[in-house]
Amino acid sequence: MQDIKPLYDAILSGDAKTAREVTEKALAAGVEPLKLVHEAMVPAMDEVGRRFECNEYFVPELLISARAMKAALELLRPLLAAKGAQPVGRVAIGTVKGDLHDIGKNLVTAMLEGGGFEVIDLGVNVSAEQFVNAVKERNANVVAMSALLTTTMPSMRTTIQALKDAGVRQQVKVIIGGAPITQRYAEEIGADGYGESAPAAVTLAKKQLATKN
Ligand code: B1M
Repeated sequence: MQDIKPLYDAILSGDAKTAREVTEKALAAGVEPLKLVHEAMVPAMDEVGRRFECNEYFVPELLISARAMKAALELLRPLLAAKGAQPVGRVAIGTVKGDLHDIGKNLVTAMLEGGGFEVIDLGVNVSAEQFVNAVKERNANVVAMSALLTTTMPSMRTTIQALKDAGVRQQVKVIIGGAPITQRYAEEIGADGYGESAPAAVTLAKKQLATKN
């Protein structure tokens, strides 16, 4: 019986090389990819999130754990797709127009992937039109926007209006986050929710989809 705890430990300690090696060994030994995701990777990222929430981990630890998780996930993604595993949801994520900060957005992306979401990463400086297209053409059911500048926050409102104008607002959940964003701002612009951190974004996206279904 292949022990998968080393994968959990490697992600928790942010050791991408070991995470990859352990995953390769487990797959070679016939361990199911979904078992690795549900019993090692997701619990490890949950624990990273818990440690972050109670100030035991800080941004650098989040980043290296997310990188280790992604290293393992890269090996599993084609196998999961081949097995027809249903993603929890499909998220179109981006840093809004005019804003080039992507560290937080990348962290949210990695955490969403670890949480079982299919993520369409639109990158930085993403226009309202690009978000609308991701919903219309790629069937995203969550739009996730990140902003780090007070001057780019209004792009979130513009995007929500563009989703309404395109007639697709009702078919998506809109979640927002980033250092200057607040719950109050989310309510003011008509977003469905605000995530304070990357782990919170995953919980929020799952909660929002549960209320939709
Ligand atoms: Co910029 N920058 N920056 N910067 N930068 C800030 C944001 C700033 C607060 C610094 C400061 O003055 N103290 C300030 C903004 C002030 C304001 O708007 N009021 C600022 C400025 C002014 C600028 C420039 C205008 C500087 C200039 O050129 N004069 C310029 C703008 C460029 C542009 O975007 N158009 C600029 C440029 C840059 C760099 C390119 C040098 C670099 C970005 C590199 C990169 O991202 N690839 C940079 C950096 C690194 C920062 C700081 C220092 C750090 C940001 C960061 O990565 N934090 C930042 C100061 C600070 O925040 N202390 C600053 C770590 C990251 C993990 O946190 O992104 O908050 P964060 O993400 C968190 C949460 O917010 C949340 O989860 C993450 C993890 O928990 N989250 C979400 C984020 N998105 C989410 C989405 C969700 C849910 C949660 O749901 C969808």
